[in-house]
Amino acid sequence: MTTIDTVSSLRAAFDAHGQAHVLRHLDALTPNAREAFLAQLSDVDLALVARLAKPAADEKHTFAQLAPAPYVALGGDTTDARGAGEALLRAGRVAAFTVAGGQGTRLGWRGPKGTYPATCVTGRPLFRGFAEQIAAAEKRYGCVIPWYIMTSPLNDAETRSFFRDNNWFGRNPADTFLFPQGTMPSVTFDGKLMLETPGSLAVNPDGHGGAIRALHASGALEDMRARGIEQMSYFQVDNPLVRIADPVFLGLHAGHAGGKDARSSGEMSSKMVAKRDAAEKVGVFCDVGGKTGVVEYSDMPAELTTAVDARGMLRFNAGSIAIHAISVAFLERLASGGEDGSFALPFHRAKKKVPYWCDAQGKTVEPAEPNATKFEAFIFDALALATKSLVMETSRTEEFAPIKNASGDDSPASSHQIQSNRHGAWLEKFGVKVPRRPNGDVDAQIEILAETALEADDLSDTALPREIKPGDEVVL
Ligand code: UD2
Repeated sequence: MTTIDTVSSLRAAFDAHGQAHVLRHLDALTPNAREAFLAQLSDVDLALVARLAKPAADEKHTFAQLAPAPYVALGGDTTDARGAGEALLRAGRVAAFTVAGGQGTRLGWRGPKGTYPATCVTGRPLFRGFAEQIAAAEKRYGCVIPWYIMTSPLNDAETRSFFRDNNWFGRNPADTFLFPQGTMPSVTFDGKLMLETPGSLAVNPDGHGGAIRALHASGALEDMRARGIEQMSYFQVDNPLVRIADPVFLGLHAGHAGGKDARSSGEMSSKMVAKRDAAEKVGVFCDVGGKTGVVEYSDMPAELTTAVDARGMLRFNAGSIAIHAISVAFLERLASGGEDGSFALPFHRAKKKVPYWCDAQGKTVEPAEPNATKFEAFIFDALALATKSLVMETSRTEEFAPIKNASGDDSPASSHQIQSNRHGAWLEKFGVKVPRRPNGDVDAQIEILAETALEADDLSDTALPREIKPGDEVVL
């Protein structure tokens, strides 16, 4: 039970920060609701909120110092890197890590994004596709790849039920570790905390950068250490084509042929694709004062986003597909730097529509326009804290088909097309006739399951059709 003393000290603290208005319904709450609300209030770092709500006048990005980041281009010899990555996988040193705590508001799917039916023929949910890919890699390398999944308090219970209802997709539940990230309160444009209901604050997940704190607080980092995991394959829940256990990337990142790759510290590396066009909503790898970092698309000034070089190519073309290899040692270092509550990563501000409790209407109101500032930390800000950081180019068709919007770019329809394009190209490699439209897109729906092939060359021993006809739906 919360004591009267606790309540009065909370009141005093909120009052001192000009936030006492959020306690106005406290006395009308049921005892349980009151307890839960007081627990939520005690978790709020009022000083941090006050600091974030009022950006310092000199807090500006110094874009003049930006240059395109160097990267390892496609097409080089990857034999040594592959060997090193495979050795890491075989030794059971690699874990998978999915960030799945986002709210997925743009897609309009009622449920955690990972439950979305994503594949082009069988409609496999994202989580199932990842589980099958991990299982296929475990079989290939004779290892266990523990899978860590970051949820948020808003979708944790639903995500857990989904795994339970699907019998953990055949995985050993002991090797599948779900944990919620933290939240941050949203504030009005004049820095006031907001109620979502009379007994709860309006909060949002604290960004995928919250992973550092959550990996630490949940015991996931400790679990990795106990299992002898050295590297973590980080990916977002929205990309069904991510290659979770990519030996070439892991090998380049962690060092190969007996020695470290001079371009990598083995701490944090990233994958990029050439941007589709200037307007594509991806972060861009930049050299920021001698360090590789990502500048988020919304922060990049238009003149830099659209700048072209002498060949007419986008100058800043290294689009982040939010795939990283991160070492456990680096995560531990970051997690130990969390004195100020940010775990070493800064918070970014975004103006968003945040539902709020309206006393006059006696209900939660969905605003039509942005009404609040949300604070989120981004994992890619950790790049600046790595000693050195490698960026590897990959093919968009091979690895990037995100599902973010209900229609248009980065939608289920565009993802299905890219999935079919990838699998069509794999089949063509083995002489299968695949129908293509004048723009080069495959004119059929082709899904190749992870157990059949993790990459094109795995099809060499598979019985393949001779020809696929326009409009066919094929599952292999
Ligand atoms: C992200 C990147 C962008 C680009 C693009 C590639 C950010 C801020 N931007 O854009 O630079 O690389 O992806 O696809 O990441 N998530 C959490 N917790 C949170 C917030 C997000 O787990 O508090 C997860 C979310 O579930 C998803 C991922 O992070 O898996 C991306 O989140 P997003 O949809 O906010 O980022 P997006 O698509 O604008």
